[in-house]
Amino acid sequence: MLDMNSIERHLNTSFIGRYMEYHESIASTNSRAKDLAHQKQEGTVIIAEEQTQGKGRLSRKWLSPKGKGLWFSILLKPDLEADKVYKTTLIGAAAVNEALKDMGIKSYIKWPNDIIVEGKKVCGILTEMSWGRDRVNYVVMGIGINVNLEAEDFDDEIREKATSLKIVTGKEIERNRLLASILNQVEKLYTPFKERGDLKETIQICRRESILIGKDVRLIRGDSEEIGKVLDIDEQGQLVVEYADGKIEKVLSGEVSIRGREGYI
Ligand code: BT5
Repeated sequence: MLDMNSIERHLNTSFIGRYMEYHESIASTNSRAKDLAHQKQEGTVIIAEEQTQGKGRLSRKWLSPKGKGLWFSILLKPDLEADKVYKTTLIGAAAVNEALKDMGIKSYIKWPNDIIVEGKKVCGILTEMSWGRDRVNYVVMGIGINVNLEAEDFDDEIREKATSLKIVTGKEIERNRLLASILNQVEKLYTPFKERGDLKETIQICRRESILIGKDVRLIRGDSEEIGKVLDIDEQGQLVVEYADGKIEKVLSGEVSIRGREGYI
């Protein structure tokens, strides 16, 4: 089981994770964080052993079986224009990637919100927000990581495209330590962003660890689908895509899949 004391021992943050709310079972940590957003301080973390209605983007489901993953949400209160919020997802992705690297696990960032290990998805991030006028009231960064799931924990729909840290390393992973390490990384990357809009280190990581740069991709937005090549991730965190007709576009958010690849990525 997750142990709040053990997590705290490994934390070196000043505000991320300094207040944590633990649930054995909950519908969704993101929904709970949104309910608490106005009462709680920035950096509050909601964590659950199990989610019964874990959410992905676009109302998709996120499988969150009991005791086997890290399913948590971080409440953030940046002073941001609503259209910049997509950048906080990149902070989450970079933080998870760095924490895995510290454990000796090689992972890749699939812009904007997935972490890939051995060609399969091990982590997804869902950022939700509330805004008034043109400023953000709060942002909830929800992170789901398949830590100790076995192959049989995945249902047929995602077995081919998902994996867990235990499957790739062959070892049971200590969740308390990993969570603290991610929270430490989030604070490190989020602080310069909050204070002066500085995303330099986050973007550096997203670029260096990107699985998309240089690849031919299918870009899906709503009902439309376009094929292009990913040239870069720019200093704003946007994906730079070149289409067959030579047109270059900077994309803020969306769904990308690598062309000609089997399965998920
Ligand atoms: C995501 O959406 O990847 C965002 C997932 C965010 C989950 C966290 S857990 C804590 C917090 N509370 C919540 O309720 N949510 C957040 P998206 O890119 O739309 O991917 C969703 C798709 O991934 C699904 O349609 C499935 O195909 C697949 N999927 C579902 N569960 C998975 C899992 N455990 N591992 C890998 N893939 C999964």
